[in-house]
Amino acid sequence: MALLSFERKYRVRGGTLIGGDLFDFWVGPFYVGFFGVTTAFFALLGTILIFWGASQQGTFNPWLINIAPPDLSYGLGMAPLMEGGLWQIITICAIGAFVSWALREVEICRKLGMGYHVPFAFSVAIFAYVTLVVFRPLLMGAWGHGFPYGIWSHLDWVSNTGYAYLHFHYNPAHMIAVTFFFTTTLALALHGALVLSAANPPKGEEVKGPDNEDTFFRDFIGYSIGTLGIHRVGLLLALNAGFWSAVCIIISGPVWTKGWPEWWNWWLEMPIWPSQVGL
Ligand code: UQ2
Repeated sequence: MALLSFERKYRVRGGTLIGGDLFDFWVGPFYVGFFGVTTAFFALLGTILIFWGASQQGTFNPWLINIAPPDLSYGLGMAPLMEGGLWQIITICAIGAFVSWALREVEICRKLGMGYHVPFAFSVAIFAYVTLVVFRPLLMGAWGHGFPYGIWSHLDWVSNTGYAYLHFHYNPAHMIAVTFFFTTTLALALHGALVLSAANPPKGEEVKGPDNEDTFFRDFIGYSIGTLGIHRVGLLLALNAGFWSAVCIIISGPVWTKGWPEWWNWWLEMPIWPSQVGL
């Protein structure tokens, strides 16, 4: 079905989670819904607060704008606006906007009778963000453990947090996360290259299909995962990258407070070594 006639067919009432028919309409190509309204509200308020904070600090240099969380001494309480309170409100706006965006995806999935794979995938990204700015600060007893909102300042936060554990690359969950990030790029490069090689030939040559794609990989490595399968591993790899990122930071502090290199002492302390059993 052509795009325009398909859209006419699916643009019907229903599938909303909240609000009934009230916000069940489109603005141009965009579905609105209750969560379109809440997304716009939170995103706009959060953005305005960032620019207002910047105006109070006297810099609009996009690299240097910095909305910092409260000092650790405020613990889990509210802080004055210009001393981290702004960060706290902006964090609420960000979570409100991200969750609204995910629920708007859910409503569109319901209208179309599709699976919830896209909102589920986005939820893993939201989970990783909320782990950084809510779960870990809660477990460590201060909002000041959240990361600052600024291009330069968040890099400093990542660097400082890494050094606080001496060498973050020794964090085993970090190793797993990095491996998933790299494998995700490998899978997407293979997939993008394979599809283009078959489906986008030079002018005058015929388009090839899945048989050619399958055969390339069977000839090459004796195995083709298939056209549906590559998207399954792709999603699995990408979701694991986000998930293990959340794990690697939530265990840094709340579970492990020493340097990460020291974590590996469990290997040296195993009773299989003569020195460990008094020999
Ligand atoms: C494939 C296939 C595709 C693909 C790709 C493969 C026809 C169009 C890329 C090959 C992928 C394999 C063998 C698995 C790679 C696994 C990891 C963990 C990187 O077979 O089917 O469909 O795009």
